[in-house]
Amino acid sequence: MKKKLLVPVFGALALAVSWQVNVFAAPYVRYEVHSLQGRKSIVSMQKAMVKLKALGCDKPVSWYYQSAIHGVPIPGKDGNLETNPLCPSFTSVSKVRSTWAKCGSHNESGPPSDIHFLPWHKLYVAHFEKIIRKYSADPKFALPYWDYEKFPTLPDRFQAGAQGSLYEQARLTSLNRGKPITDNALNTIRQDSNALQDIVDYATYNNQINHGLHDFLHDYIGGTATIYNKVYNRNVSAGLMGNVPSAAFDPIFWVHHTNVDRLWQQWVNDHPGQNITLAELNSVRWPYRFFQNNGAPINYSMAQVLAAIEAPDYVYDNQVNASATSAKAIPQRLEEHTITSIPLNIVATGSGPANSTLNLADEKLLVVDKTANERIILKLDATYTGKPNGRYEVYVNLPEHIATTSPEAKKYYTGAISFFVNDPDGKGMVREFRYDITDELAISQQALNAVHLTVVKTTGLAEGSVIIKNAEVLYLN
Ligand SMILES: [Cu+2]
Repeated sequence: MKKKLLVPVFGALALAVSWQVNVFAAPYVRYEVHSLQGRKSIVSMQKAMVKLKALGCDKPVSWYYQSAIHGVPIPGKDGNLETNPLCPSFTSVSKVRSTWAKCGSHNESGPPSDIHFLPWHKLYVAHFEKIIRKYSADPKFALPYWDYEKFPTLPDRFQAGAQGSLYEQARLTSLNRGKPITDNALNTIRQDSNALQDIVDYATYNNQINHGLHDFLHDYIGGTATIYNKVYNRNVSAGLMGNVPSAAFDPIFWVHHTNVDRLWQQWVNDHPGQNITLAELNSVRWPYRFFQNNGAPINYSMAQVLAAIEAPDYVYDNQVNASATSAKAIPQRLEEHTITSIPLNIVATGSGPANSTLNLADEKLLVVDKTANERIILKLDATYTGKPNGRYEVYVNLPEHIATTSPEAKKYYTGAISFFVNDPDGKGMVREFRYDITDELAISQQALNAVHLTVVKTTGLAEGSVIIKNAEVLYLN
């Protein structure tokens, strides 16, 4: 009640500084899944999921349909079977619904929709949350989030012991048995969280939270074992979460994505004025088609997407704090200025680090001035061979005597490359990866005429490699 009364008081201020609106206007709270309230919301989620799973696959609010909006294995493609016990009418490519397989950023065709990764998933998850709220008959329901860094065990109602509607057998077995995320994997998660802290522009943040932390957790939860995947109705390598077409069928998907959304919201609060713009949303046309909890379709224009992400109807339990309410001056938006573009041919396989040096022309010395409001960004264009699987780490100016596995290498780590993509025809695709390399370059404390890159494969199946074809270095100021 108290929160509601504050709305008119802050109304005028909120108009001027729109990111303050959500703190006061949002009626729902997303809690960490292991907390008391988080556990209560999981009980509601479990109840609703039983009903949604019983609805077949034709109703837009059903579990199958909602999951398929993200991605779905196409019968007859990539060795997929044409029998489908979960959706008997879905037997061929001609039966794909127009709203299915629309996950913004993992698509195989059309222009790269990477810029839509965070907003598309935000609205997708928010619409699913309203469906769960209705079907759980819990009027206060909000999806919880899984903060794996602080609480590295799978929430118990998702585990094998529960055997309820949130359990999925096709996951990493140790997680399903209640064992925590391994120390190695936790180190990777922390390494990526740290790398995200330095980023000040949306395009780089969106790119790295996607291809670093987000993809890593998908692959980790999915595991690397070849296992029966009920969505494909056959054995595939990795569980539901490890393959784009089956990822959203595992209920853990939702609490993973609320955590990604929570991290983004924190970044937005910490970087006023730097969030995605209408121009960026319009730069690649991507459909935002979801369903209301009564099954009615809802289509968003890009302006409506922007309005929705600026004023969600929920807050996170740890974000109703002073930092979001103090009237910070909004800094100018940073602009990109390309310094150089260099063709490359770095091939990273499973057999050790690959290296390359980007030599800059003398007149293009890189000057790192950490006191100026200026960042240096590296863009890499990369593609893959074999299965688009696994994680590759990128290090900048790593001294030769330091191994990538050594703790000393951490401060030279700038970000990841991964291809968590839907590529049933095995076409391969070129993707852009962006890194803020300011801090890594600043270690050498001098003007630089070269940038040394080290790329190493750290997880994934033995098959497959990544090829970096081009690098671009730019100033952001
Ligand atoms: Cu996705």
